[in-house]
Parts: sequence; structure tokens; C-alpha cells
Amino acid sequence: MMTVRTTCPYCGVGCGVKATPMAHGAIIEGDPDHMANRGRLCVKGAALGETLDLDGRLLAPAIRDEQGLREAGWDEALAKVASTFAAIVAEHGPDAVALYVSGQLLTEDYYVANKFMKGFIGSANIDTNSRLCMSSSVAGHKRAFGEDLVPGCYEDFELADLIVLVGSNAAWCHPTLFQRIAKARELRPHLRIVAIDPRRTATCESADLHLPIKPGTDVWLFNGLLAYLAHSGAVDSAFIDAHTNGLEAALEAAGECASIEFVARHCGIDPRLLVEFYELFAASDKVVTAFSQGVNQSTSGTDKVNAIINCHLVTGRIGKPGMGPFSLTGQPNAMGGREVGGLANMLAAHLELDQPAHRELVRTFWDAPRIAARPGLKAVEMFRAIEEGGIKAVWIMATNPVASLPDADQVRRALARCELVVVSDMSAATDTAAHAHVLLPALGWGEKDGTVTNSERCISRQRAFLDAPGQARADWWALCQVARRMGFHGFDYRDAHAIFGEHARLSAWRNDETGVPRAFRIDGLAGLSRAGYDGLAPIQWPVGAAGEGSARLFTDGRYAHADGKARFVATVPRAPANPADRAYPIVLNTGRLRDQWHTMTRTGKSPRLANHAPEPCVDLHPHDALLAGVREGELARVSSRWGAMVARVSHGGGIARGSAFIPIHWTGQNASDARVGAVVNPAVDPVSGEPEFKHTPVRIEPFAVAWHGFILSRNEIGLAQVANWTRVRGAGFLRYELGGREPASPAWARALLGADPDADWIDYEDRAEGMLRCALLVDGRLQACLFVSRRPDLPARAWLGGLFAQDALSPKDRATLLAGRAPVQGLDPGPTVCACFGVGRDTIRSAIAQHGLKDAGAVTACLRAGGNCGSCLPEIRQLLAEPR
Ligand SMILES: Nc1nc2c(c(=O)[nH]1)N[C@H]1C(S)=C(S)[C@@H](COP(=O)(O)OP(=O)(O)OC[C@H]3O[C@@H](n4cnc5c(=O)[nH]c(N)nc54)[C@H](O)[C@@H]3O)O[C@H]1N2
Ligand SMILES: Nc1nc2c(c(=O)[nH]1)N[C@H]1C(S)=C(S)[C@@H](COP(=O)(O)OP(=O)(O)OC[C@H]3O[C@@H](n4cnc5c(=O)[nH]c(N)nc54)[C@H](O)[C@@H]3O)O[C@H]1N2
Ligand code: SF4
Ligand SMILES: [Mo]
Repeated sequence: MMTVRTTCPYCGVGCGVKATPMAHGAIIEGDPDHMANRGRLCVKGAALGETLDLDGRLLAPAIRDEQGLREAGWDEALAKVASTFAAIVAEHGPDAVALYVSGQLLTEDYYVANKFMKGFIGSANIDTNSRLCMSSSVAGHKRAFGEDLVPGCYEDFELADLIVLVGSNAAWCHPTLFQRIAKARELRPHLRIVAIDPRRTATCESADLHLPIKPGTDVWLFNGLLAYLAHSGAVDSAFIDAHTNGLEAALEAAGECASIEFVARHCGIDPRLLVEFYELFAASDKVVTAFSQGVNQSTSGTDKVNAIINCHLVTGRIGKPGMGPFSLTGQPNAMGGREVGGLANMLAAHLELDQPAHRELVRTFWDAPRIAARPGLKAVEMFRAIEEGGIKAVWIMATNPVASLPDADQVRRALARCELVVVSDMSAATDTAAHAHVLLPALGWGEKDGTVTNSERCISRQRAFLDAPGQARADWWALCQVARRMGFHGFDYRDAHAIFGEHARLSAWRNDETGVPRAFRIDGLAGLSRAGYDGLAPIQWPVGAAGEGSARLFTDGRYAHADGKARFVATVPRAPANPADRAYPIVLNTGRLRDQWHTMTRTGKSPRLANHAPEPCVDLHPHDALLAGVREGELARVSSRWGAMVARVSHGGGIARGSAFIPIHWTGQNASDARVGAVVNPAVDPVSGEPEFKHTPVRIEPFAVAWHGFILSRNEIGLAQVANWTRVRGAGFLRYELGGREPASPAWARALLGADPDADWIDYEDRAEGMLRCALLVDGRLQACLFVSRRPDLPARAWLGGLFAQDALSPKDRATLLAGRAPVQGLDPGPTVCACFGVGRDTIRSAIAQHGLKDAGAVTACLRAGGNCGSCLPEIRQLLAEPR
């Protein structure tokens, strides 16, 4: 089989992947020649081969009518979308329809979506999930630099003497980049890492200094730094005079933060930590400040971005190797979306929607009949307008807003009221697809073909190495088909290559007429032949006419504002929109886990990725748990003014008092009641419109159940009657965790697991103890087992799960099956830490104790754990640091 070079479809690091298709899935390796990762992959990338099966895939268009969902041909589905869109536009105007798209589209899909909406429908009601992700960085870059530009590159992390990670859990969310940093520190031990995060994450664990600031207080911190730098002689006056504007106003806004005590009090940290950080920053010329969602997802997100950039401008630390502010992007094509103007307030190719000359330039390039004249609605507003009826049709593509938007029950209400909901997805069943009137099957990773751009502006190819399954088609194709049916010209592309060529041409088209030439240009790639496009090696934009890429921007000190200068922005600190109060005293923070990707439609398919965190948990400080009357291992109801959910209580996530953390990955598909989006408040940043995902006041209460239990089963089990359930996929079985209220008896269990009267069934019940254990066998093979207990003290799932690999249960295993553990008792490995080699937490703990292991290298030598992708090394170090 042919090995194909492509790009990982998950995070914004944008690792190169070598994929070799096999009968089932593919062999996946890191691409040693890709500049983003040089052969490294994290555990999610390494498990890509396990996510390619067609289980759960949407393979044909479908239409929902009074009778329910039925399969339809493409023709019928496309005609329905086109005619409904056209009728609504004719009756109510172009702003009555909307597109909601995604940073997981390829640049080519994204380009066509924007052209369709802004140029031909004539409305800017196209927004993207990047609104939830990067829009504060986009706005901050524009304010500071005049254009949405990330100055540096990954190599800068290796050249730096100080790396400041702000609101970034890079160890889990940008793992191969984090490993590059770790490697750099091994080679240059004076490299310092500072992590700024209210939680003590795996990233903070690996840092030299952790500042556990109070949520939402970053602007105080960086204003304080600006004031400190201004007074400590770290200022680069020549740079400021020649290349910037606005320092005085920024310093004035930072005025009260000149007091260390004032800042320390607002940020809730020890003044000594603050001084240590400020001194380190002042003394290190080569500083990279990398930031992610702890910065962006805030009602002062844009100000946080600018407060950080201000500190780089005042020291002139930008545009040179080893230094600069660096926005870590989330999705694989967050950057490509910005290049094509994916957001409702942008125009294609880094042109501005609010500038008539720019609009006219794009309109004429497209030969479009019209062009959107004003910004469209941003994601949160868009779904409000849908609920209120202003928007009557929406086409949702490559995103799952019923799970991922804040106030997510509102999104559900909006879609339930919308005249036409079109959903393009790879998965048949998602929380959003459940509301679709038309479902369109999309090609997924390995099937689709085009380009993505990573955090360091590197354009690289995603190449197809699998056949298109069923009737799935590229998203750009579906968009073009609808456009053509609506009578629009300019949508007859033969392939992704043709779209890319047009996009590249637009990037430099009549550049001299826009007043300020854009930094984003890739005209050097406009003339690529089909073969040249197919063979395109990763390249960082801007790409000049001669086809050469650029590692860094601003090397000449010129910025994209009309006067060529960068801007300091005066940032006035303010508290999050919705403070905690007596009714909702805990601040809920939400974010990511190491081994899952968003709503789990793909990573959820891999058993080895499921074991790291098999259940939705709410991480609480033990003190707050006590006050709330909940105990570790029990279920808690988490509610806010917007909605509620249920999760199991955990400690040990490095959480401060007064806070809670819940991961974002669970949806209505894999849990009865664990959509955290329903709880999250919909307050947004006034500049960027990005929601405050990291700060919702909540209340924690016990979620009372009569028993705890789990089911391992080869088949899906209908659990509508059980009070609370969650599901992940194991190797050959599904794992359900349950919390129940109704009496659990053997008869009830038989009905639940579908055992007929003469099935091979074994059970054990101890009513006094509230214990029930049963198993169903079919042809000697374990089909399902169910364990129930009054307390959450159930046997570990690892040994039982392993029995599903056996074609026939051995008599010994059968005999101890209901004991839930091996006949000869070995150690239970506990939750997986190293997913590559399947090594559990308790195995590592006991090896550390037994062999006196001192460092991560010794653990790897002993157990192999951490020896492959390295994603788990921070957790291994955490285990090493545990008191014996
Ligand atoms: N494993 C995995 N990796 C991913 C993804 C995934 O789903 N799974 N998704 C990708 C995407 S789209 C994105 S956007 C990125 C996100 O990558 P990250 O931003 O690194 O991840 P998050 O977990 O959302 O949040 C980062 C941290 O911000 C902290 N934080 C919360 N409030 C504040 C605050 O007020 N100030 C500061 N300084 N910090 C705060 C949180 O405690 C959290 O640890 O990850 C990408 N990579
Ligand atoms: N509470 C809370 N909520 C958050 C965040 C948070 O930190 N906290 N983070 C926010 C951020 S940063 C992000 S990026 C979002 C992510 O949130 P979403 O974008 O909603 O999450 P995904 O699961 O990535 O959804 C992608 C969908 O597209 C499908 N898909 C994959 N590839 C393709 C394709 O090529 N074509 C089509 N048509 N479909 C495809 C997948 O099956 C899946 O259903 O969540 C946001 N929501
Ligand atoms: S770090 Fe992991 S998830 Fe991100 S691009 Fe690389 S392999 Fe994919
Ligand atoms: Mo994101």
C-alpha cells in the first residue's frame, strides 16, 4: 500500500503524518520531514488509525419530514436546501439565512463558504466556531498590528530563554510542541518556563514557576508587568520611538498596577511569585509569551491579548528569533479560516468588511452581483437571532453547536424553532444533527483533500488516502452545488486545487489599491499546477512571488497599520461578567482532557484514548466538596442560571478553592446529562464576541442515587430508565457507568441486558448489602456484565474488559467473573496514564515505590510508559512527585 504524507486533523500544532491505508484503518506515523513535528505525534495523532472505521458515519443525505428521518439522494437534498434558501432570501432578505462553519474545514471549503455567503447571498451572516476559540486573538492582533498576524514560529520556542504559557495547557492541548520545549530545555537547561493558570495543570507541573492567578485577572498581571518593565530599565526606547504608538495611554491605564501589592491582591497570588516572574521577564531578552483559551475565552479576552503584546512591544521583543507573543491556535485550520475571512466581521484574504474599497475589490474579483455591506452576527448572537426568528435557515458545517456553544440549551431551542436546519457532518448522530431537517454526508480526514494552516502560518496539505465512503462528498462540493442551484456563477471548480489557486490569486490581487499592502499573501502559490499542488511541501506564509516562505513577520519593524507602526492598547482591567455570588458560589472553568477531541465524534472511537478519563468528572477542591455535601466518586449536580448537568466528583486536578473544572467532551450522545455547554454563561467579550467559557458561577449539589453501577457490553444498551449514565468505547465492548434510583434486581438486569429466559446467565445478589452482579454469555463468550453497589466501590473495569477479547471464557475466569477480578489476583492498573503502551496509574505508582524510581526516564526504562509519544510524561512526573 502507498504511504501518503498528510496533516493531523486535530490541534493547531499541525503535525505532519505519514498514513498507510490498511484493510481496517491505517498505519499512522509521524512525518520526520514536517517542520512542525519532525516525526513526533501525540497520543491522539498516533491513534488516528483507530478512528477511521465507518461505524456511526453519515453515508447518505437524509431529509426529515413529518414521518421522520429518511434517506434521500443528493439531488433531492441539495434542491431542498437551495430552494428554501432562495425562497427565504427572496421573502425576507439575505440576512434571514446563515452559515455556521468551523476551523475544522479545509481552507478550500472555507473559501467557498465565504464566497457563497458574502458575495452571492450578500450577507455576512457566516460565523464559525473560531468565534469560540480564536476571535479574541484575531481582534487583539488587529488592534496591535493592523492585521491578524502571528509574528513568530515554533523554532522561537527552542531559541527562547524564557517561555511564558498563559492560559495554555500545552502539555495536553499542544503536546508535540510542548515536547519540543521539553527537549529544548534538556539541551539548554537555563531555559525557564512560567505557567499562568488558575489550575495546577500538567503544564504547570512541568514549569519552573506556576502563577495560580484568580480566574480572569490576567490584565492586572500584564498591566503590572508593563508598569514594572517601564520602571526597571528593560524598555527598548529606540524600538518604541521608531515602530510604535500609544505607550503613554497604555502606561496610564496600567498606572495603578505599578503597585506589586495591588496586583498580587487582585490576582490572588503571593507578591513574591509576582516579583519573581517580573524579574525573570525583565532580565530575559529572548521571551516567547504563548497564550491560548485561558486568555481568549474571557469577557476581557481581547484586552488580555493586548496586555500581553504591550509587554513585548515595550521591550522590542518581537520580530526576532527566540521572542514574541504567540497565539496558540486550537483547531487544525483555525488559521486558514482567518485567511479566507471566515468570521462574520471579516472579508476574504485579510481584507476588511468595513472598508468600501476592500469590499469592491473582492466583489469585482469574484464578479459577484453584490457583497455583504456590514458585519454579520457573531456566533452567540446568531443563535439568538435564530431563536427570535430573524434568521430562518441555517447551514451548520463541521461543528456541533448544541454541545459547544455557551447556554447550549438555548441553541437547542433555537434550532427547534428554525424553519430549515442543514447539517453537514461525518457523523450520523450528534447533538446538532438531531435537529437537522437536511443532513449532508461529508468526507472526513483521510478522505478529503486540501490545505490547512497551523499556528505558525504553515500551510500544509491534507491528502486523501482512503476512498470516499458511501455517498459522502467534500463540503466545498455541497456548497457549490447549492450555489449553482441558486443560479450563482463562479462555483464550477473541478477540484480543491482550482479553489486554492483562486484563493491564492486573491491574496495579492490589486494589493497596491488597498492602501496598505496586506502581509497575508500567497500569490507565489497561485500558479501551482495540479501536480505542484498535490506535492506541495509545508510552507509558511507570506509566500512571495518567487515562492519562498517566511518564518517570521515584522523583521523589518513595519506593521500593517497605515503609518507602519504597531499600537500599544490601553487595557483597563475588569472583572468577569458574572461574578460568583451566594446562590452560585463556585466559579466553573471548562476545558480539555489529554486524550479526547471536543465532542468525541472521532477520538471517542478509540478504546485506548477512552481509558485516560472514562467518565465526565467535576474537579473540586476537597473543602468545597465538603461544603457542598458531595464526596469523591459520587455524583454531583452542577447548575448555573443557564442550565444544569451531572458529573462524578473528583479531586486532584490542581483546583483552587472556590473553583471547579469540567471537561468539554461529553454530549447527549455519550452521556445522559453531561453537556457542560448547557451550564456555561453566554457573556461575551465586547470587542471579539468570544464567550467567557472559563468563568460561570455555579452551585454544586449531591445528585442522589440509590446505587452506582457499570455495564460492559458488546451491544448498545437502552438506558432511558436509568437516572444517570455515561458511555465510552472499550476494546470489543461499550462501557457504561451508571447511577440508578430504581430497585436493581436480577429480573431488572435481565431485561436491561436483553437476556431471554434460557440465556446462559449468572448472577449474585446480596440485598442487605445492596449488591448485584450478573453476566450474560452467548456461545461461551462474555456478552455483557452488570455490577451494582450501594456505594461507588465497584471492582476495576480493566480485568473484566479484557475478557471481551476471549472467544470463549475459560472455566476459571467464568468462576471468578462475578468477583470482578482475576483468579490469581494481579494489581489493577488503574486509569490509563500511558495510552501508547496501556500503562495504568497504579502500575506506575507501585513500580515507583517498589523499585525506588526517581525520574521519568527510569519509569520509561522499567515500564515503557512515556517512551513513545511522550504525552503522559507530565503525569508520570506528577506521580513521581507524590508523597510516598
Ligand atoms: N487533547 C486535546 N487537545 C486539544 C483540543 C482538544 O479538544 N483536546 N482542542 C484544541 C482546541 S480547538 C483548542 S482551542 C486548544 C485549547 O488549548 P488550551 O487553551 O491550552 O486548553 P483549555 O483546556 O481550553 O484551557 C487552557 C487553560 O486555561 C486555564 N484558564 C482558565 N481561566 C483562566 C484565566 O482566567 N487565566 C489564565 N491565565 N488561564 C485560565 C484553564 O485552567 C486551562 O488549563 O486545544 C486544542 N488541542
Ligand atoms: N464549555 C466550553 N465550550 C467550548 C470550549 C471550552 O473551552 N469550554 N471551547 C470552544 C472551542 S475553542 C472550540 S474550537 C469548540 C469546538 O467545538 P465543535 O466544533 O462543536 O466540536 P467538534 O466535536 O470538533 O465538532 C466538529 C464536528 O464536525 C464533524 N466533522 C469533522 N470533520 C468534518 C468535515 O471535514 N466536514 C464536516 N462537515 N464535518 C466534519 C465532526 O464529526 C463533529 O461533529 O468548542 C468550544 N466550546
Ligand atoms: S500535537 Fe497531536 S493532536 Fe496536535 S497536530 Fe500533533 S499529533 Fe495532532
Ligand atoms: Mo478551539
